Amino acid sequence: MIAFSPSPSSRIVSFSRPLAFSLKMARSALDELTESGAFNRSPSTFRNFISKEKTAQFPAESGRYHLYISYACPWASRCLSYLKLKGLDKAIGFTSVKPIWERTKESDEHFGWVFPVSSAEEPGADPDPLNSAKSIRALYELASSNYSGKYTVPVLWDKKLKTIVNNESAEIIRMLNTEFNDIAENAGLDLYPADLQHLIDEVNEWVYDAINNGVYKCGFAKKQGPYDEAVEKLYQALDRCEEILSKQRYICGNALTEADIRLFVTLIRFDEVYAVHFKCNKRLLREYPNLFNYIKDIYQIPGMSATVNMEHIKKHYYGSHPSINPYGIIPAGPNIDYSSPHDRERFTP
Ligand SMILES: N[C@@H](CCC(=O)N[C@@H](CS)C(=O)NCC(=O)O)C(=O)O
Repeated sequence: MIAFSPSPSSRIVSFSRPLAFSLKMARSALDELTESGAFNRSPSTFRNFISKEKTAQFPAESGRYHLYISYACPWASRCLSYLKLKGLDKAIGFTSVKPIWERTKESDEHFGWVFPVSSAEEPGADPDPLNSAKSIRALYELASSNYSGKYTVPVLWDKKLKTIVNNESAEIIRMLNTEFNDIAENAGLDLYPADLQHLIDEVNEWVYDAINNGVYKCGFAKKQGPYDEAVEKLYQALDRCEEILSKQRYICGNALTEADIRLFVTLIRFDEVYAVHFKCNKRLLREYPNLFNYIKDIYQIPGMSATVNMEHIKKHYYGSHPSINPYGIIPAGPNIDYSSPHDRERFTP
């Protein structure tokens, strides 16, 4: 059976229009605020697993699945990183949407991810090659007629059953790590090895809360209190990373793991976007010697730089949240060169 659980925080919004009516309203991250003005991310809803077992409902097969991403999105970029690192980008195709949210339908006010009409429209973004969908929303509507959550990327799509397998990056990367090893070009790379799983889970937990999601909590806070709390937690966690990375090459030791990829996708966006757009400006990452060199180190792993499209990243954040940046102006700097030399090899045995 295909697992689908409606988002607990979906809701009905009423509009006062000439003919008053109620409409099941499409939602976005900008709606996810509590009474206290704090940002509260709702859980993903398609939670099926691809399995290496041939008889599974979603068996790992070359050419069967497609990953819809936005280059702008850190969560989607985790998954794209795995396609590159595991050597799965031939077995699993991927398509990026355009970076700036647009109206997804004439009939309501929802803004979200849309595909370009042609590949020439926005370098890096392509039309949907499978369903000719106009938007990510349209894919969710193809997969489920009663979906009422957010229309998020990443979306792992099954071409055979024409549905969404999973839209939670934390789970997608686990499948990509283990289930496709019969077809992965780099099957030997295990980013979640048994002996480190406990430590990786522990690091993921505080990194997610204070850093990955923490920057959003800073940026989307609508009151001073929740912002102050989020920013304090964020910088405590960054200091903790700096301290760990002063003693070892990666966040869980001297081998690259899942925890590094999950941390990297936020760090690479930090000075270019979060510092300004999400008001994470207490200290810039290029002022932390270990963190800054660590970002360059991960960026320079073969395949990783292809997952970072800074043009899309900047266009998206500065252009898609009018409540934070009403005129959509994209700041000019700082244009950091992450391909410049780093000092992390000092930890190599
Ligand atoms: N839990 C999801 C979160 C994905 C997510 O929040 N994606 C954002 C882009 S960075 C999105 O698509 N937002 C659409 C919206 O808020 O309407 C995951 O990690 O896969």
